Amino acid sequence: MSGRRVLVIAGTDSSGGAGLVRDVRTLARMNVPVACAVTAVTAQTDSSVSSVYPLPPAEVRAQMSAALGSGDIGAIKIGMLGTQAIVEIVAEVLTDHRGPPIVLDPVLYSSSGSSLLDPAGIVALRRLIFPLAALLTPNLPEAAYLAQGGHFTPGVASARTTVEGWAHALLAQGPQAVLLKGGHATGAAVADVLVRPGCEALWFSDRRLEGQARGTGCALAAAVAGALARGEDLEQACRCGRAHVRALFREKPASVDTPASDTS
Ligand code: PXL
Repeated sequence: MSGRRVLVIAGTDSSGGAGLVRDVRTLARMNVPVACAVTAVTAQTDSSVSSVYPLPPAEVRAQMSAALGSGDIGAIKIGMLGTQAIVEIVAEVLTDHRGPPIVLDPVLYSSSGSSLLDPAGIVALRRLIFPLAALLTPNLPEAAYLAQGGHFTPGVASARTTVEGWAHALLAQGPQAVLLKGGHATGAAVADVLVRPGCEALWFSDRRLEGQARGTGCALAAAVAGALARGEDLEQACRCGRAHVRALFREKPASVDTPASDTS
């Protein structure tokens, strides 16, 4: 592997489905080298979170400074931040090291519904990190909450005008672009929308794939950051992110059968 690295700032998920493990697996698939700053350690299964241990902010700062001091970071992906104190330290370090594009996945809850960012952290995320982001990648429930303080109702929100309205409301909060992911809606297609100032909204739509996958938001944002680190433009990078989510749905667990030729 060579080239510029992606700095992943995220929490760990002990089940391996989401968080930092998913980010690193996605970037490894792309052959993009990684640096990381762990924000929190979580203990979880696919259906529940049993413990969240945020790291001391000074440890997060030390990891970020070590990576950013290397001068070879081509993009930054931010996932779970956990607490207001971590949001503040991350914002401070990023403000001191402007340059690499930042892809911000605004992680509020785990797929099983546990809080992964405290309420004061949500306020700080909006105020301090949204304005630093090249791209914000909320899903529909996150967008409904962050755009209008409301809850997402499946079906109702799938109207394109509503979704575009939320995306523009989020754009007005400071990021340079918003990719609003439509996977939580119902229907035969999954449609995401990219909004940027002064451009027509750009819709990406694909047939909905069967089944369940965890860590799709992590994979998408990590792949977008990987593509940006390789020098792709934002639209290409979003297409790359979507392709990695689809690959996750198609992924089958590795077979544990002993190969026929293995007689040992
Ligand atoms: O998918 C969001 C996410 C991000 N980071 C961590 C998580 C999850 C979801 O469970 O556990 C650590």
